[in-house]
Amino acid sequence: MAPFQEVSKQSALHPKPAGLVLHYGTAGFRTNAKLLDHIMFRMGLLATLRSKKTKATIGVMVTASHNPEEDNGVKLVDPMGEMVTPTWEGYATQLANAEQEDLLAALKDVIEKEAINMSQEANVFVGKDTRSSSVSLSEAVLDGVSALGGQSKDYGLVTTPQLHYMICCQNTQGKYGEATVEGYYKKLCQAFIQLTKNASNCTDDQKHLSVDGANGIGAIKVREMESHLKKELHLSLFNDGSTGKLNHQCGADFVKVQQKPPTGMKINSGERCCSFDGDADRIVYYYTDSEGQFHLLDGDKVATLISTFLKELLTQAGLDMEIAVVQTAYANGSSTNYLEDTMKVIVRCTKTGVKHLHHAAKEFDIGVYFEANGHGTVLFSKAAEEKFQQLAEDSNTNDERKRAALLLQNTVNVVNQTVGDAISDMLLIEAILAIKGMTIQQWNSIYKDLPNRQLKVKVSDRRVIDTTDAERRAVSPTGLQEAVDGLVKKYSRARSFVRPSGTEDVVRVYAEAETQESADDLAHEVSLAVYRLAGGVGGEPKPLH
Ligand code: NG1
Ligand code: ZN
Repeated sequence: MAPFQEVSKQSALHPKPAGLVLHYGTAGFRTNAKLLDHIMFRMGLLATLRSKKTKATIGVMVTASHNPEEDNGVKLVDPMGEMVTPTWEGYATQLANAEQEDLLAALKDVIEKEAINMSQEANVFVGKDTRSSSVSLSEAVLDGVSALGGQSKDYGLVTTPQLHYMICCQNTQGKYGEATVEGYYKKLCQAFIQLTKNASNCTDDQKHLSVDGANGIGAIKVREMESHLKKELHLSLFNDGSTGKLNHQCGADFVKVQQKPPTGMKINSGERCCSFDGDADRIVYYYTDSEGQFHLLDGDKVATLISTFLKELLTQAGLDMEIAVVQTAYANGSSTNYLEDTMKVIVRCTKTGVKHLHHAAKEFDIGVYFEANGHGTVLFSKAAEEKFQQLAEDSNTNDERKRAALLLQNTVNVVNQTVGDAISDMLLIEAILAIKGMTIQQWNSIYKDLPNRQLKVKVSDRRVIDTTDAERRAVSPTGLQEAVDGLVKKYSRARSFVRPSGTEDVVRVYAEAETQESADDLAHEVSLAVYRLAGGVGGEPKPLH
């Protein structure tokens, strides 16, 4: 059969290093870029099969997000802009690990299991981040697509959420928007301008935001977008990639984990700042006060701001809808308490990884989901969107209800519902602050975070740790959870959990407590328990103080 001959021929140009085993993890494949050429080719093949199976356009994004420049990665995007299903993640791992001589058999296995009609046409959209390795790696993806006779469109440099957006536009025949980068800017910026039209007394100070682009793709895209904002938002861009290294001492992950500002950014006290990650699907906000103290507003604070705004609009519109916030175990305990007890919104906790949050958020009329690290978005049910529209067009509606309905409609349009999106989230947050006339300090004081600490422990095989209850409890190895429970009891308002990372070869430890010192001590003690009970390697974890 001709297509398979082409696969054999092409795959010889993208050989797999014998014995190398990689897994499709929380965010696809991710490791040192030198190990990924064959993975990219094979993901091109798999995306083509997925396209034939779903009779829709599939996306392949080449990026390693917040990882260092030397790494790279790849993930597939399903027809509605969502992550691929677990079964196909399994196929991805199978295909990636087939030795060179077994590749055709592995491919045919997927075709057979999924009963794929090979004469069905296939379409694949490909995007890449700014890593130097992304150039040849995305070409390897395109080779994979053409080897199976699929059509491809190379979007070149785009943010991860932009590629997700393109896929959704394409597969909804333009109903979601126009499948071009220009179309994306137009849709989001028009909605932003409509939203902020209502913020009549917005000063120039309020319109100013400093952005840390993590020396990545987000910086390029913010520059491209600026003219569409018609000066309604003044952005000062730092870490734009012209001199600094991608994600190095900057970006959302650095700021969140280190709890300090990025290097390369001029920060005036009290001013609103934000950081994107390397592929612009995460955002965190922060400021330093007049005493030089740093204040972080992470994904939990973002979720609180957005859900409060939406809940108020629903009340003003007189709409009775179910609104929920979806978080993970990493959400700060104070945010969960505030949302449940004060805001009275439904809160759900899922396993780490956006696909879990996304899935849970779909259950509600409005599902606001955010990971503490700043990855998140809002999902609106079809019924909710239709109600907003009916109300906005209803001539019998009073002015207050109509205004709220229009704001809800424009909120829907500024949001990228396919996946967390730093640019879209930034526009929504900026619009909310402008409409509410709220400063970043006021936003920060909605609730006070519990001090917390995240650490990593190296173990010989992180899979010895198995978890349950949305990863909040370890069921193996024996004695680990009991040890964590015992340590948590020593501290006031404390909580801690451990789980194996899906993107790095480490076990993550999270602890929060009444004081920073307690959170640091607890995190260290739990790290020691992991080290001792789960096969730690290298030196014992050292105390933080
Ligand atoms: P892992 O490495 O599985 O903890 C990290 C983040 C996730 C998610 C993925 C994908 C934390 C604690 N974990 O996963 O939330 O964003 O990366 O990028 O932030
Ligand atoms: Zn990212």
